[in-house]
Amino acid sequence: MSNYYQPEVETASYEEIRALQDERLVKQVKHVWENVPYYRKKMEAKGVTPEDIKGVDDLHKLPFITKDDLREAYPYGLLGADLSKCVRIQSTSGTTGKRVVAFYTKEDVDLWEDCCARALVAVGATNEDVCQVAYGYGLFTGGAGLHGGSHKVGSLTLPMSSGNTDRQLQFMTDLGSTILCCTPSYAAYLSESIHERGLRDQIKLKAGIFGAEAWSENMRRDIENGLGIKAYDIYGLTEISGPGVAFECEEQTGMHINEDHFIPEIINPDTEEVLPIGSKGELVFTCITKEAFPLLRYRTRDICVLSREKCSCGRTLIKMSKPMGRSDDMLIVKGVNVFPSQIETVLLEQGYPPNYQIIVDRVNNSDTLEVLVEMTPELFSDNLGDITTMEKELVSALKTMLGIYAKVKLVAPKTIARSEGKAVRIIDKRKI
Ligand code: DLL
Repeated sequence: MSNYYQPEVETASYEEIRALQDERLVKQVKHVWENVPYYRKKMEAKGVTPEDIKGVDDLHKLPFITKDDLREAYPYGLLGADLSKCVRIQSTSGTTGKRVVAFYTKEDVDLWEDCCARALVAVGATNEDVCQVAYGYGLFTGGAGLHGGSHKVGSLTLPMSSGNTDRQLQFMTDLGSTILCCTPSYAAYLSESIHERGLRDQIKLKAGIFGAEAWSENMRRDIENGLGIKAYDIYGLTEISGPGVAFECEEQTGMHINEDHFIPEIINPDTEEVLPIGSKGELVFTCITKEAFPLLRYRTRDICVLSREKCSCGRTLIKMSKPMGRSDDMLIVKGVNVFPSQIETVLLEQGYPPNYQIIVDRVNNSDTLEVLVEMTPELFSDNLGDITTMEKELVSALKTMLGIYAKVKLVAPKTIARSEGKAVRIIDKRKI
């Protein structure tokens, strides 16, 4: 009944973590300089050599890596290890442009799985648990990462992958799954399906690890109530390894970053200036232990805030807030910044389910914003005569949140397609 992975580093003092980061960063910069000509050229262009980097204080001297660099260097240009040492690739979905392919040596896979094991331990997983992994398996990192972490913890691992909801529910009830790993939108869908089928009494879930997309606190509450569990957030990205870069503990006030592997910074996305801890800005990561895909100062595009406030769980690892949306997910409508998460917050606060779609278009040279919102069966049957009033109320609440007018259309239950992975919320017709 012992937790598998709870190394000292999670509760080490700031000075201890900093010393570890200094040492690893110096080694990593040398590794990259010697093995990644693409990045070496970027360093040379900035007049920086490995000798200039003596520790974390010198991090700002290094050049950034952006998604454009990854595309330019695709597929092998940022490889930091001999191909014969690489044992795995994972990849992003590549919906906007070329796919990003990340490489792993055996050691890289091992450390990634350790990070996921930490996340599982933080939600209470032990070798007594049955862990249902309903993230997609394959090129997406969700399935592979949590699967490996669950093995390390010693939980019985159900490699379900995403989709096939009937089978998910059958295994969940027959095998008594206690931990569920999937995207929050799929968790909401599973919860909805459990209630429809009257299975609520037959599930034994106690915790869920949900990430890979933005989700609001209200959505967390809905999932927790629907499934009778505690719902934890987990963050990561393919470029930096996958899930487990950061994870939530029982305090649920942000995610602890595994900073013995990934050094975070917050920058102003426009000026690239490094901002002090506590400021809101773009999250940047430097990988200090990865060998095959050792990205330094990678700009994630995720907007968040870092915090070193003491955590009641005892972990000292720095925390990141929930990403408030990606800077490239942010819509600019009539010159105003609109994050889908703001719209979701309004809908859930007003008692609507998290099934919605945002449609942006341009008519007569002016942007239009429309939100399709699905009603619950109860709202639908109880308020048929009142739809216009309900729509008006939502228009007003959205105006208060966003500062601009959004047309609202309430639609019947089950009209908006459900997601088994990351939900597709935005249709921007201006780009079509
Ligand atoms: O989504 C890795 C992952 C898998 C994380 C399973 C958590 C659980 P990518 O497909 O490369 O990797 O997408 C990475 O997803 O830059 C964020 O914008 C977003 N994202 C990931 N986790 C969260 C989260 C995986 N907890 C991109 N909250 C990231 C909000 C998240 N956004």
